[in-house]
Parts: sequence; C-alpha cells; structure tokens
Amino acid sequence: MVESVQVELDELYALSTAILTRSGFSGVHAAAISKMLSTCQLDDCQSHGLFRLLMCCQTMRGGKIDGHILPVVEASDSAIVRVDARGGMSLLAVEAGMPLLIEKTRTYGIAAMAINRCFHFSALWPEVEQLSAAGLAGLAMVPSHSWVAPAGGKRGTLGTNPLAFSWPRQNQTPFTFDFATSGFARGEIELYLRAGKPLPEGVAVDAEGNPTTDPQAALDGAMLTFGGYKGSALSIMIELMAGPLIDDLTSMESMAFAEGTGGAPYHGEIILAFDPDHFSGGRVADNDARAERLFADILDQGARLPSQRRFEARARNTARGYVEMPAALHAELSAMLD
Ligand code: NDP
Ligand code: PYC
Repeated sequence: MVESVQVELDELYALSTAILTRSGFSGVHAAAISKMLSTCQLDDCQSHGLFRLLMCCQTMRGGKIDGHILPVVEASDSAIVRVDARGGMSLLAVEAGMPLLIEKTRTYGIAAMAINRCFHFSALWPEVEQLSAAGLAGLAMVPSHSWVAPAGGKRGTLGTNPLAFSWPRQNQTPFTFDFATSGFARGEIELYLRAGKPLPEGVAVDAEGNPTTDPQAALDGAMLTFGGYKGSALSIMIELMAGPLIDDLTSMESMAFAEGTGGAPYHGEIILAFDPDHFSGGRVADNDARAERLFADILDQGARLPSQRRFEARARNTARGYVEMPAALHAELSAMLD
C-alpha cells in the first residue's frame, strides 16, 4: 500500500514552477510545463503528473535541452503548420502552433501540425482536448526512446509511442483516449518500481529476453507492445508518422541522441485535426446524434468510456480542493527546494 498525502490544488502549480525555474527552465517554459503537469495531476494521472518533474529536471541535468529557447511557427500557405521547438521542451511549441492549427482546420477541413526538434515528456490528452474544445476531432502521436521490442522480438527498437484521440460532444466531456502502445507506459513501470510492486505478466522481458514481472528487470530489458503484433504495428506507424514523415527522429535515433544522459526523449510530434462541418455534408446534428447512439450503447452495457475515470477524478478533486499523491514523491519534490 503506497502512503499518500493530500496536496492542495494551488500548491501543484506553485511547487512545479518553483522546481522547474530552480532547475534552469525560463519562466514561460516552467509555466507551460507546470500547466500540463498540474492538469494531469488534477485528473489523477499519476504517471504523467508531477512525477514527471523528475524527468524534466533530469533532462536539464543531461545538458542537451535549451530551457530558454522560444519556438518558431513557420509561415505556410498549406494545411500544414510547422513549429520548430529549436531544442526546447515541446509544450511551448504546441501552445504557439495550436491557434493556427485550429484556424487551418476550419479553413481546409483537415490540417496537421508537425512539431520538430522538441524534448517530449508529457501526456497527449490535454493537446487533443484543445481541439475537441474547439469543436474539432484530434489525433496526436509521438515516438519516445527505443525501450520497446517489436512483436516477435526481444530488443528495444520502438518507443512507448502514445496515441491520443479526442472527439467533440455537445454539452458533455469529449470522447478521449490516450495510451502508450507499449503494454505499460514507462512511467507506470517506474511507479511500480517505486511502490515495490511486481508487474503483471506480459509487459516486459529482461535483458536476456525472458519474461519478467520485476520492474527493474523490465527497465533494464525491453518492454512489450499491447495487443501483440497489432500494438506493434500501431507503434511502427507512430514511428513513421511522427518521425520520417515530418523529418524528425525515430525512437532509436532519439535514444542515440541522448548518449545515456537520461531524461525526456528528443524527437518530433504530429497532431492531426478534422472539422466535422467539412466532412458531414452539413448534417452535423444527425451525425452528432449517431455518435451519441454509439456511446449510449456502450454505456448501456455497463462498459465505460475512456477518460471517464479521469473526468470523475477531476470533478472530485476540484470539489474537494486537493489531490492525493504518493507521500514519498511529494517529499522528494519538496526536498528539491531545500
Ligand atoms: P492507461 O493505460 O492508464 O489508459 C489508457 C486510456 O484507456 C485512457 O484514456 C483511459 O481512460 C482508458 N481506459 C483505461 N481503462 C479503461 C476501461 N476499463 N475502459 C475504457 N477505457 C479505459 O494509459 P497509459 O499508461 O498507456 O498512458 C498514460 C499516459 O502516459 C498517457 O497520457 C500517455 O500520453 C502518456 N505517455 C506519454 C509518452 C510520451 O512519450 N510522451 C509515452 C507513453 C505514455 P482513464 O484515464 O479514464 O482511465
Ligand atoms: O511513460 O513511456 C513513458 C514516457 C516516455 C516519455 C515520457 N513518458
């Protein structure tokens, strides 16, 4: 049983910005990162909430990131928005390009944002939910480091490669999912290690390629994709779409670039956006109702929609004014300011 502490919502952002600025990030980078981390923590996303401050600080110590550089949005008259993060953290680049992505999607019906040369550590759902909040459907993907073996292999080639999708709904929280294409996110395995808990079967192999439930052996060996060859194929697609397609690094290349310094992977990100007004031949209301019948039939069976747990956590934590997080993590983060 992991001992937890209650942390007031105001403290999340303040603790995060204080740690990041002390670590060497500029005020604007610290603000963008802290907004992401406290948003995730509010929704009880433990693996990509304030826990990821440790990865951000390790990235700074690794010496390859520029904690002050500002992204540049490149001019273009096509449906593609290109943002050069110039070796900084991804989140300011997303903020810089998102308004133009939304504008171009409304103009063309479909548009894409390619972010290049960014360090990336975060969840993707807050990004695709900016699109669904604007009435658009969004799909985002990134590679990471080559920690994950392809189906049938036993050596890390692929990243944990998250895929996120969000679909706008009238007067409701959106339909959103966001998951690693590895069976477990690496952050989740790190949390198992910290909690002293064994992994479930089928998540990883050790350095000799034997199945393991030991989190440290999994981190030292290779992680496995979810769904066997199906998750493996999706993961390869993400390598291609957020790597060579947008002229950026694969997870293997990101790992080589890191030269063992640890911290966040360095690569690109692609975000695709779709405007239902352009696709639905003017029958948006009919198509909204069709989507709602689909969701209703799922819920009717007692199944839940992805992100339902997250939205419930947000409502609960907002109402009570605090989140719960592992006491050891909170103590470790607080000690970083001593
Ligand atoms: P999870 O396995 O925790 O959850 C994946 C998704 O499935 C969520 O949308 C979740 O909704 C939903 N879900 C879970 N259980 C059910 C269920 N029983 N029925 C329906 N839906 C369900 O995600 P991961 O651990 O794989 O990833 C966690 C985060 O890590 C993601 O935000 C991802 O972006 C991030 N990540 C980032 C990486 C990077 O390189 N930047 C790499 C890998 C991961 P709910 O939240 O409501 O439970
Ligand atoms: O949890 O797999 C992960 C991860 C990689 C980069 C950031 N998070």
